[in-house]
Amino acid sequence: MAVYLITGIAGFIGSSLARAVLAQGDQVRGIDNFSTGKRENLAEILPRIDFREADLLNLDALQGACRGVDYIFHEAAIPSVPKSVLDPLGSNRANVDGTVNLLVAARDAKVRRIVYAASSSAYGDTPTLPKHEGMVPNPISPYAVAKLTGEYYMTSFYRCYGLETVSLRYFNIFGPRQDPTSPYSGVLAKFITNMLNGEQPTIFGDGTQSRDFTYIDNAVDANLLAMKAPASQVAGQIFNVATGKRADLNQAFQLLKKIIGYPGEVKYGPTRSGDVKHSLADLSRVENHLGYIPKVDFEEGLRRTVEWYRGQFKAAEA
Ligand code: UD2
Repeated sequence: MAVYLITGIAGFIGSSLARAVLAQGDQVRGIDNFSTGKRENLAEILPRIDFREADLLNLDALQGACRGVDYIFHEAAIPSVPKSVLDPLGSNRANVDGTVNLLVAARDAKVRRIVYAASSSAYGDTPTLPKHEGMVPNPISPYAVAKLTGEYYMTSFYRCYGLETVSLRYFNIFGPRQDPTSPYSGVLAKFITNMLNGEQPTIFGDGTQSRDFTYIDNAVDANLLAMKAPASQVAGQIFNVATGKRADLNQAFQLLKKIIGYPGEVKYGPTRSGDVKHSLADLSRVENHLGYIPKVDFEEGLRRTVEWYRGQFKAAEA
């Protein structure tokens, strides 16, 4: 039985990975400082994991957390473009300093591999679509710069110390347990909960901006594959994790209107500073090196997500 450490385990992606690792019969240790994660996300699995409330800026806590660990999924982050525009120092501390601390602790504890939650925001507004990993990054927001810096540190720790690292550039992951309540929440979590509550969602800009929206199960698959792939195929490298298809926000709203049966319309507000216009992934590299193929498409992912939030609302009413 291998021991996995998941940082940001109380977050949307970390808590999904925890369930997947437990399901494959391995041992899970997790850390979170609850800055964006929630204890509820761990609910029924809490008794089965070794949970430690800790901040990535606390190197002593990380050294303790890495002791005896084989593999790390590094999901902890402050994941928001607009939040980073308001607070670039906070973004840098959590996303860069925190990542370097974890790498140092992982190196010293002789962890076998670390898979890092990188971001599609690294591509910024490069005009070419789809975006492939060989392109020169062009980050716009402080968040994008911080996430890209994390990738460089991953590769550096592989080159300098032989710590096996893999960076997965997530393209707008969505699904159950994504927090809809913060002004910085992902657009689909906000839209779905607005519409289920009979409230009107807001599109920032004209809604023609597009994203390669990726259902959580696809991201979980990619992480498990990245952890298992031979080092010669993945160590020190970067891969897109996406579906290879995109939808603009007007289309996403129309699809949700149909799935939810929402009678209202969307309203439009000012474009958000730091926003990328279009995002779409080329998947050939991740297919070739990891054998990753997205299994759940956008519409099916939306259906499952709506179903989950509906269940949450019913449980809250009961
Ligand atoms: C970026 C990354 C994504 C991930 C994420 C973490 C890109 C292309 N994607 O997502 O991979 O790292 O950051 O936070 O860089 N919007 C509205 N109404 C709302 C909320 C958002 O119209 O109520 C718009 C927003 O202006 C943007 C789009 O929806 O154009 C997506 O926004 P988001 O915050 O869900 O994700 P994004 O693309 O910043």
